[in-house]
Amino acid sequence: MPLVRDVPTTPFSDQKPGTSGLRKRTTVFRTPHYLENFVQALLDVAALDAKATLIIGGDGRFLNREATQVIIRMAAANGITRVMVGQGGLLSTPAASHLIRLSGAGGIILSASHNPGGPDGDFGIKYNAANGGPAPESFTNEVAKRAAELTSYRIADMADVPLDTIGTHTFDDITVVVVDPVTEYATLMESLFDFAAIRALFAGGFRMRFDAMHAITGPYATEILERRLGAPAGTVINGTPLPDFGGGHPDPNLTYAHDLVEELFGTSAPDFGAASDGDGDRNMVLGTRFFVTPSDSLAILAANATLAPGYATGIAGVARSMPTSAAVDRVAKEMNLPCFETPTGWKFFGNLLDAGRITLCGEESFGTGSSHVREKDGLWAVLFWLNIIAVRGESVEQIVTGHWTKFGRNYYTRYDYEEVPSDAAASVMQQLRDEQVSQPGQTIAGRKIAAADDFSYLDPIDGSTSAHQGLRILFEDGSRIIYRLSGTGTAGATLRVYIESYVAGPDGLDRDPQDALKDLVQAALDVAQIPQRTGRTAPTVIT
Ligand code: VG1
Ligand code: CO
Repeated sequence: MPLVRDVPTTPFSDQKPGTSGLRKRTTVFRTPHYLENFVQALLDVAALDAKATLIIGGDGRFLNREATQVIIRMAAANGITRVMVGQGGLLSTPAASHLIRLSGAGGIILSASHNPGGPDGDFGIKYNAANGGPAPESFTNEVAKRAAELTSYRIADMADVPLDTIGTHTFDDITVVVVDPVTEYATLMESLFDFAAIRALFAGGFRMRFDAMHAITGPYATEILERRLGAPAGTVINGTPLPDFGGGHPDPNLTYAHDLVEELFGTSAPDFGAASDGDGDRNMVLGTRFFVTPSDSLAILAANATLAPGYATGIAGVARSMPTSAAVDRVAKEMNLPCFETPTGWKFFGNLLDAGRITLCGEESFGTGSSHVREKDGLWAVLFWLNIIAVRGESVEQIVTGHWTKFGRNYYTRYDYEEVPSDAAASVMQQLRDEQVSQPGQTIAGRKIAAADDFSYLDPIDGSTSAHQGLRILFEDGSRIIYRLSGTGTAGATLRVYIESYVAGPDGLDRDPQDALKDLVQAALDVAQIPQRTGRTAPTVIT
C-alpha cells in the first residue's frame, strides 16, 4: 500500500460561480497546491463509488501530463480503484464524454478549450458527470465552496503511470487503464455517418483541408479522414498536438484559423475546409471562398439530418443557445419539431438530451452537437457536413444558399471586446439594465423595439432557473441585439455583442453580413456607449 499523505494547503476560492470548471493562467495552476486543492474539492463533491471508473484526459496543452499524474495519485489516495486515461494523457472533450458514457462514472477533462496554452497561456480543469456532460451548476458551486474551505488534500506516494503504454497498469490501490484516445470515438462516428458515401466522395477527387491547429483533433482527424475515409495524406494540417499549440490561438474562427481561411479563400481553394479548437469540441466549416456561420450550420444540419444514417429516423427536437441566431427555429417550425432556447453553455443542453426532448443542438460560438455525447463535437459536425455533401452532391455554397432560398436568411455577426477592464465592462451592462435605454415602442435603426429584457431560463426538466444570462433588445421584425459578458475569459472581462436580422427573400439574400447589419451594429454600439465606456473604438474579433 503506497503511503497516502495529507498535505496541508491554504484554501483557494477562484472559480467563477456558474462556470463549468476552472480556467486560469498556467502560472496560477503551477502555484504550489493550487491544482491539488481543486482536484480534492472535485473528488470530495463527486464522492465516486470505490468501484466506479474515473475517466481522465486532456487536450495536450502544457501541464496536461503532469496534472494527469497528480490526479491519478490523488484518485488513488481518495479510494478510487479504477481510472481510464487516454494514451499520453490525451482525450478530446467529445471523446472523453463518449468514454464516460461507455465506461465511466465521471471524468476529469484538462483543457482551457480555445484559449492559448503554454507556460504563459491558460490551463483548465473541469468535471463531467456520469451522463458525459459538464457537471451542473449545483455541483460546480459546491466544488467552489469546498475548494475555499479545504486545508489539506490526499495524495498517494506512487510511481508515475506509464501514460504512453496502452494497457492495464496495476498499482497497489489503483488500476490504470491506458486506452488509445481515438478508437472508441472513431467507431462511434462510423455508426452515425455514411462512411461509404464519404469514402466515394474523396475517391472522386473531392478536396478538403482540415486544420487541427496543433491541438487535440490532429490524431482524430488523421485517423478518421485520412485512414478510414481515404482522404489524401496532407488533408489534415497542423495535425500534431503541441503543448503551446505552436504558439497559436486554437480557436477555429476567421481570425485565428488564418492558414485555413487563406487557403479556402485563395485561388486553388479546395471544396471544403474545417477546423476545430484546442479540445476538439468546436468546428468551423468553409466551402470554396464561402464561410458558413455556426448558426446557419446548426439549421442546415437539422434540415438535412435524415441524410445521415444515425439520424435517418428523424430527430426529436432542437435547441440553441439564446445568442445563437433563430435560423434553426425556422427549420423546427417547418419540420414541426420542438425548439428550445437555453442560456450559453453546453450544460443546459444536457438535461434536454438526457430527457430525449432534443437530438441536435448548437451555439453561435462554433459549437454543434447531438445526443451521441453530452458535449459539443467538432469533428462530428465536420463528418455530418461531409455526409450531407456526399448525399446531396452539392457544394457547400449551393447547400447554404439553397437553404436561405427556402427558409430565409438570418444575417448575423458577433463583436468581441476582449480583456476590457472589468469595471468598464460591468458599467456597460449596468447602464443598459438601470437606465433602461431601450424601451418597447422606441425605434432604433429604423426598427421598432418589441421587448427588452435580461434573459432568464427555466429548465423544463429540473425546474431550476438561471437568471441574468444576457441583455436582449428584441425588435418587431425579428431582429435582435444581445449583450453578454463572457464566462470563460481569464483576463479582465470579455464583452460580447450579438446582432441579428432576418430577411425572408427572395431578394436581399446575398449581401455581405457586415453591410447588411451596418445600421443595427452602429445602433448596438451607440446604445451601450461602448467606445465611451471601454475606450475601445473597434472590437478584438468580429465573426
Ligand atoms: C464561450 C462561448 C459559449 C461556449 C463556451 C465554452 O463562452 O460563447 O457559447 O459554450 O465558450 O466553449 P463565453 O462565456 O466566453 O461566451 V469551449 O469550446 O470553451 O468549451
Ligand atoms: Co472547446
